[in-house]
Formats: sequence, C-alpha cells, structure tokens
Amino acid sequence: MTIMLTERPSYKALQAHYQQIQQRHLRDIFEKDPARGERMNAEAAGLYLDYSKNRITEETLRLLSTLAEDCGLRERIDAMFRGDKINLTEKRSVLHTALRAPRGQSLAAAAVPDAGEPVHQVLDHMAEFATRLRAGEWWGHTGKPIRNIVNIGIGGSDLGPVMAYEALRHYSDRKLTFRFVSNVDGTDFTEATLDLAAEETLFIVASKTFTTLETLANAESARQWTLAALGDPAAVARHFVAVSTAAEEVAAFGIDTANMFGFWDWVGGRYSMDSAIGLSTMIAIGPDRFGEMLAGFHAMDEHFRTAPFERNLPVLMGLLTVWYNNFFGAQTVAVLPYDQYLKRFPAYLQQLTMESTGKSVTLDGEPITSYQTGPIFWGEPGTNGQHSFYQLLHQGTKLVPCDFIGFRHSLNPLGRHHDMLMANVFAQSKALAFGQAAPAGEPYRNFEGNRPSNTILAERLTPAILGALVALYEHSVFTQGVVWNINPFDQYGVQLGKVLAQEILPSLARNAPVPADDSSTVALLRRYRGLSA
Ligand code: G6Q
Repeated sequence: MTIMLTERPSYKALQAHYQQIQQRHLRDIFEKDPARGERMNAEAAGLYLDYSKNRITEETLRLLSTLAEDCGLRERIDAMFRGDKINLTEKRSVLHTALRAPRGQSLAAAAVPDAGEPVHQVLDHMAEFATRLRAGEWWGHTGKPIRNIVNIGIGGSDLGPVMAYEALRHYSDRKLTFRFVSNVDGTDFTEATLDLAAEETLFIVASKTFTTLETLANAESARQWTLAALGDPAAVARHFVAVSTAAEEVAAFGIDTANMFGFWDWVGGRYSMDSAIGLSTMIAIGPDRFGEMLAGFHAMDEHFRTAPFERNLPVLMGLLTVWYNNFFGAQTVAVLPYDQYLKRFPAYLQQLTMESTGKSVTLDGEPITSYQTGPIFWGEPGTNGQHSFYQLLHQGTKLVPCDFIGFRHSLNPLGRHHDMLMANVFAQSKALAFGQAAPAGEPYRNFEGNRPSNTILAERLTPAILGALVALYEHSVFTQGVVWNINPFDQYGVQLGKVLAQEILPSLARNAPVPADDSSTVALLRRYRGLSA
C-alpha cells in the first residue's frame, strides 16, 4: 500500500514551509530577490513560462520537487511512455504520446505493437481522405463535391476537435464549412444544419465506443436529414464516415468500414484530439499542418520525459497547482488566453483537468479524506474577462491562481491592437501580484495584491504551438495525478447519471406510468408530463 500523501515527510516539510511563507507578500519576495523574473522561467517546445509571480522561493521549488520524486513521478513518467497499464481501473495502457511519436520512434511499440506503425497507417488514411476532400474530389451522392463537414461527437470526441478548429481557424480552408454537434438537445443539430445543403454535407460520426447515446441520436437524425433530402439509402456511404474503435457498431450503423478511421483503447477520450478524432482538424488545416501540430505535441512530450524537474514546464505547472490547491486551499485555477482563437481552450481544459483529477479514491482504493484533489479550471479569453469576473480575481476574498497565455505576434495584425492586448496581459499579472494601496478613506480602492500567476508566451499561435500547449496541460495533469495518487485516466463519475437517465426515459412517454421514486423526482416528472399532482 502506498503511503498517504499527507504522511509523507516531504509533504510535511512543505506544510512547515507553507507556515513560513504564507504571510510573505510578492512585493517583499521580489524586493529580496529582484532578479527572480529573469531566473524563474523555463522554456520548451516554443513555450516560455514565467513562473516568478508565484508565492514561492527556491526552497519551495526544491521541496515540491522532492515531493514529486518521493511520489515516484520519474518512474511513473517512464511507465506511461513505455506502455505499462497505468490506467489500473480500466486495465489499459495510456499512450496518447504514441499518437504523435514520429514514425519508427514510438517508445511503446515493443510492448504495444498498435502504438507503432498502425498509428501512422491511420494518419496516412486520414491524410489521403483529407487531401481528396480538400481538393474537391470527395463527391456526395449527387456528384457535387463536399463543402460542409459536421463532426458529431461529445466529450472527448467533440471538445478537442472544436477547440482545435477554432484555435487553428487562421490556417483552415475557408471554402469548407465546419460545424460541431454534441448536445442531445435537438437544437444543436437543427441549428448546425439549418443552412446546409445535404448533397454537399459530410458527417463525421466520432465516437470511440460507438455506443454513446447523444452521438447515436444525433447520427440517426443526421441520417434521416440526409435521406429526407437525397432519398436513396445508398447516399449514407458518401455522406458518412466514422472515427471509432468499434468496427462492428460502425458497420451496423450502415457506414462503410473502408471509411472508418480507427484508434485504440489506450487512447482516452479527453486525450484523443491527435488521434483519428482529429479528422475534422486535419480536413480544416491539411495533413501537413496537422503533422506540425503532432510535432508540437511530441516536442513537449520529449521535454516532459527528459528534462530535469526544475526546468520541466509540465512538472513545474503541475506542482504549482498542487502548491495552491493543497497548501493555500485554492479551489480553482483561471486560464486566461489573450487570443480570440483560443476561446474554447478553457472549455477544453475543463474536461482535461476535471475529468482527470476529480477523484476521491487513491490508486490503492483508499478514500481520500486528508487532502484535496483536482481544482476547478475555468476561464475566458482576455481582454473580455477583464470587464467581468476579474473584479473577483483582484479584490475578492478567494485566492485564484491564474495562467495567462499570450503571443508575441498576432495572426491578424490590426493597427496597435496587439500591443494593446499584450499590455493588458502584463498589466493584469502585475496588478494581481503587487496590488496598490488605497487612498486614505477609500478602502474599496485597495488592491491587496499577492495573487499568483503564470505567464506563458509563444511567438505566434501555430499548429505546433497548439500541440505543445495541450501537451503541457496534459502532462501537468499527469504530474498532479501522481502526487495525489489517483487515476487521472478513468471517469466513473459520469456513469451514474447516464444509467439513471436510461431508467427515467421510459417514464417520460405519454401514458407511461409515473414510477415510484423520490418525491422530488416524481413531482418533476409529473410537471414535465403535464399531469396534475
Ligand atoms: C473522455 C470521456 C468522455 C468520452 C465521451 C464520448 O475522456 O471518456 O468524454 O469522450 O463520453 O465517448 P465516445 O467517444 O465513446 O462516444
């Protein structure tokens, strides 16, 4: 049995250190260590991380690093890359890193043969398809080229594709229209297809299991929508492709498995945007740029795997999250990208982080009662957020560590807009850290400061930089998971609601009996059905 985190001497050393440091203000920390802004930074895969505005000293970093070593982070990193079945509850390897390893260079291929050449065969298949479609050489049932691509998927089969499409829109083929349908709410499908012509529309049904209720319901509505316009059931083969691990289910739906793009059970849903789940991304930006994105992921993977902890970006960010979560009692982390193209990045990160670290049982099956696990991730692009929730960041009673993300160059230079945007990044992190005393008699103007942040800078938002950024957070989450001794790769917490929805669904039908249930559920069912009490 692994020793409980809070019993580790390295954790206790951090608790003692926290007592000494908690009252220290960043103003004072910078005064005593004026060069820390030049020193407390690290760089990898095109990302520059300034972590100097954190409530830490060199001693904090040393103690956090010792904690990581104590928790076996080094061995766990090696185990993941090697293909060990580190997803213990689902008895699976965790090999999203193999999806972006260059041909012939997968570290796991010896143990998990699928993680080698088959990855590249699927990429080739995707590239061939994407190239044809982008060249106007994938024709619909009536002979017209496909111009509209609708990705149907949910959770990990939606959030990555939609985030990447928005993030890399600058590089996308503007002759093609992309839509993303996830919600079982019929509004999502209806609005996404309202202005599309069926004869020019291709649906990508993206589902690892091909059993997900929402996705199957939307795919079925898509089939009906297509058939209503085109009549002939043979049209399905030209207008539907699938991304899945489940060939039988795909065939049962009526999709030609020659138009199926596979992946493997060692790719978790929220870690799958660089697998075939990224087909819509590849169609949008083309196979070469998709390859650049994979290279960006891989560069960060290699950095994570090989760099010493004190210069390792994901390790540093993961440990800083632990520091605020477990010692300062911070409940959340705000992610604030100063780039409009990254508007869905916080939503993407919410799944990556919270589905991974929202756990309360250790890998040994012990309930976690003595420490906190995953914080709540949230955020919005700057500068918009500044005119709404930043009030709480600056003057609220809660401590919210922030990640600022910015770029040296805009993809859309427009007058002085970019300087104005970036001036705000630097101003916000400065105001949060150092604050400002209120004029006499006006306490409401007080900025107490001492609010920590990281700043991540890159040259410009390219596919490679997006890959590096996503991998940075993936591995930061991994680091957190190792310290908290949880499995960041399962998601049993989403099961119960799904099962109950299946149980409740029949009782929503007209004339079905209202089941005996708790009084709240019964009252709600009766009201929904328009029955008197
Ligand atoms: C992610 C989760 C979950 C999953 C969706 C869709 O890590 O497993 O969000 O991606 O439930 O599942 P399918 O791809 O199987 O439809």
